[in-house]
Amino acid sequence: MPRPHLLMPIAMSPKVEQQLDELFAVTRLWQLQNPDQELAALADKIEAIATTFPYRTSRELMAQLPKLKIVSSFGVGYDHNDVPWLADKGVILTNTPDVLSDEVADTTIALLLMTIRELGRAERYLRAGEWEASGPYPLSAASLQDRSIGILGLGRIGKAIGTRLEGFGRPIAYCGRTRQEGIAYDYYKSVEALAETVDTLIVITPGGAQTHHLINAQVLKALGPRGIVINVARGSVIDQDALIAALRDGTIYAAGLDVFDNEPHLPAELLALPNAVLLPHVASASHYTRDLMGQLVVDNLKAFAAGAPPLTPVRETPFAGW
Ligand code: NAP
Ligand code: 8YV
Repeated sequence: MPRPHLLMPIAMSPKVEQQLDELFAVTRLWQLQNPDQELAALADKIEAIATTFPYRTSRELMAQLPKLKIVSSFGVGYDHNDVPWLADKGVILTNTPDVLSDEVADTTIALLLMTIRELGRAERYLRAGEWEASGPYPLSAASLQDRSIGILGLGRIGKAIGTRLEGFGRPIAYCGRTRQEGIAYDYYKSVEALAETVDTLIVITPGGAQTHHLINAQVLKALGPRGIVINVARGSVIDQDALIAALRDGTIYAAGLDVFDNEPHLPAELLALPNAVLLPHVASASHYTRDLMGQLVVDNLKAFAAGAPPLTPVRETPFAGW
């Protein structure tokens, strides 16, 4: 039986590529010598795309594929995909939820503690020989022990972060568009109201138009001079220029960031700030977790190839048959 055709616009992990090669006739876009002509010759055969953050498959390219039925995307966040176009055309988009929640929550707690207790700077101090030469690293001005924490986006990962934070015994509140049943944390409908109440804000919403610059200059002002912002969501959720200004002039105290505008390019102003802890988008980046995510990319496509329902279609493209 002929294998269905799949387009891979960008390289995936070897484990994913190997499995997809067994199931599909795979066209690797980056390997085509004459992409326009070669793609045109295959266009009416391709039924599936496998892709990964932050690659955005263009509307123009997908519009050439009349039989496209599924886009299987690596990552729980799927804002890099053209969701309105896919929903309009009835193409199923799948993501990789749940399997990464614990890893991302673990990294968030690490980033929180690194930021509050200056652990990255303390390690650089030791490696530079300063401990031996100048004595102990200065006491950190901040501590988690007298802080209250707000979670913006109490979804799968937000809840896993909350569970871990409960162990620290600090007050926790959250903000989302809707109050959730059975949650003991205080609820705030507006992020500004949450920022007025807490001094530590963890951002873990989806990216995209709906959350664009939810954290702006006004919210940072509300958070105040003790304020610490941790962003593991998407760079787009925070107004990055406003954040740099707030870190520079003391409007807030510090920030821990795993995600940025225009990754991997960071402005020199941000790189120069001593009160910003900067990680290169590594919240889910262990072999253990990335393998689970990759397997979910494969399993969604495997389901399609077998005529079965996809495992994890996103809310905007519900499954109603292939
Ligand atoms: P999820 O389960 O869908 O949770 C998202 C939460 O955000 C929900 O509680 C939702 O609550 C809230 N939310 C959505 N829109 C909002 C808005 N406009 N204002 C306030 N709250 C809003 O998603 P998840 O699995 O936890 O993942 C969350 C995001 O984390 C991903 O989309 C991705 O962008 C990011 N992420 C980053 C990394 C990394 O490597 N740094 C790794 C994994 C995930 P309501 O619906 O009630 O508003
Ligand atoms: C990945 C992420 O780093 O799942 C997400 O939304 O941002 C991360 O887990 C990303 O998909 C890049 O591979």
